[in-house]
Amino acid sequence: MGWVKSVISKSDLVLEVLDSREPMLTRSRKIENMVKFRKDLLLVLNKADLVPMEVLKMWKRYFENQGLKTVFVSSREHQGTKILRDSIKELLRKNEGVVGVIGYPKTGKSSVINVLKGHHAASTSSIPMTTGFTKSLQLIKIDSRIYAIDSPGVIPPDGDSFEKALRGSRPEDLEDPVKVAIMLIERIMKFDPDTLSLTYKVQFSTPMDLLEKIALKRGWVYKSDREPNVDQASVQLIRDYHEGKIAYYNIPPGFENDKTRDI
Ligand SMILES: Nc1nc2c(ncn2[C@@H]2O[C@H](COP(=O)(O)OP(=O)(O)O)[C@@H](O)[C@H]2O)c(=O)[nH]1
Ligand SMILES: [Mg+2]
Repeated sequence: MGWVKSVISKSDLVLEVLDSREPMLTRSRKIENMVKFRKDLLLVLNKADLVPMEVLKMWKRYFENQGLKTVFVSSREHQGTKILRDSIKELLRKNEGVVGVIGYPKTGKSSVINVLKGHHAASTSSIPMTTGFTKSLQLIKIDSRIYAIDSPGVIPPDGDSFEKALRGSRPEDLEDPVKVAIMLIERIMKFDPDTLSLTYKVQFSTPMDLLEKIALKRGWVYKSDREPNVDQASVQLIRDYHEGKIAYYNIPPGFENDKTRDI
């Protein structure tokens, strides 16, 4: 995590990019504690296109109740980028500075930088890292005098295998992708019972049944017994999740009774 410290020390403001579907699981308290003053931290709930507006607002309230400034954006749909830009300027307190972008893998750090880049696409420069690093940090121009640091690494996914998967660990590196995929399916269905049948265009009864149907639909079978290859289906499902193809949401703690009827 040495490079994270380096990015933070070079930044006037740190954006922590979270997945709007799993804000709690994709935030890193370790990183937040490294950013000493909370005014210098902005939580960016990315992939907001996958979550209902009412739920996004709950999450914003939840974090802001804890004193954490929060915006939600969809870098895919280019939504919320004006608010993000304005919040960056407000927190920098002037129209210049360096913005470090950090987060677990697959939360959308590069995508967020891309939308901020806009027409400044060609301008980059670099600053040397602290001793011990051979690479320098790339500075990407996002406004006339504001630069973003595209981190040379990411926060390594930690926790148990399920948490690691949701924190962007490569699904093909998982020891038991089927176990993780089943847990993910169960979690998704708790709030959004229909989203998976809509995504995969199949009807299913159990998580294993869904994995078998995904495998059969793509013609994936084990060579040994021609049974549906649920390992491959599980890796695919986790990859689809990372790539923002599965819409679902979580309700922040304490907001369960807030759930409005139109979600
Ligand atoms: N649905 C959706 N998917 C997104 C969004 N932003 C990024 N993604 C997808 O999430 C995956 C990871 O994005 P990337 O920017 O590479 O994440 P990074 O690893 O944090 O730099 C990619 O497949 C993106 O297409 C978003 O706002 N909405
Ligand atoms: Mg990236």
